[in-house]
Amino acid sequence: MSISSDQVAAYRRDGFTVVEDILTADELRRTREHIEAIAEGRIPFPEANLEYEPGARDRGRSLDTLRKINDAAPRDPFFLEYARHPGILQVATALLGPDVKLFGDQTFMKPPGGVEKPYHQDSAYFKIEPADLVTAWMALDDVTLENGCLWVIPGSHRQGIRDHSQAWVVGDRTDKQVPDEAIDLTRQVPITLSAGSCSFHHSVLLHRSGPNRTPHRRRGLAVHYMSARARWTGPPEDKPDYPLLHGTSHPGCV
Ligand SMILES: O=C(O)CCC(=O)C(=O)O
Repeated sequence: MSISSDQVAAYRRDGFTVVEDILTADELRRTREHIEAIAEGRIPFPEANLEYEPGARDRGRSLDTLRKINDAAPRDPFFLEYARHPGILQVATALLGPDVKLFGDQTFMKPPGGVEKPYHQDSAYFKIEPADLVTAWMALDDVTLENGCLWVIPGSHRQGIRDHSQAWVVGDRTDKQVPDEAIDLTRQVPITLSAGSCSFHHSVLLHRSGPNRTPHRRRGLAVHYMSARARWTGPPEDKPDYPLLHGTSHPGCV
């Protein structure tokens, strides 16, 4: 899997680029099956790392109730192996340089009726500097305008971290978002993808995902790759031990 100089230039200018058909049909099938087995409780998975659609937790864990699977790679070797996928890692190293660690992963389940996620920047949540991270967002189903594709504000990754002071209430949890009035919706563009294709976005890029208004699932597996030269800025005692995926570690860095 190679990425062209035009794609790298688009990433630097716009904050995102798309690489089509990274996963083979077999890889796609195995990834979906594994996630389905977690959602259906056939593979043990800690409840603390699962999020449910608003009001759905009482209906139990299933493909129709789960909203997210958080940070699966440290808990399930399947996801760590997925993060090492040569085609994805090759793009990540083209964008970040050769020394790359795994920051985290999130599987967005977006079942029929799944809620939107409002505008935010991934780096508003990530305690590392510089904000040299790229999110590889892999479509596990065809992703359309109707079923909740990502929308982005091109170039916003060059304007720093925004205020995230508006509360976003999702079920029994309150999260944060960039205030609605701070977003110029005339600039937003959608990223639609066929299953097995992947968008790569900079962690400072403003983005959101829409609600799923279809009777079909819209699953996406996002892996956050970071430069191994980045430093942890949270409390020292909380410093995670991020696995090196490519190249070499750097002393004093995360
Ligand atoms: O719904 C999605 O697929 C993406 C949501 C998102 O960008 C996020 O939670 O960081």
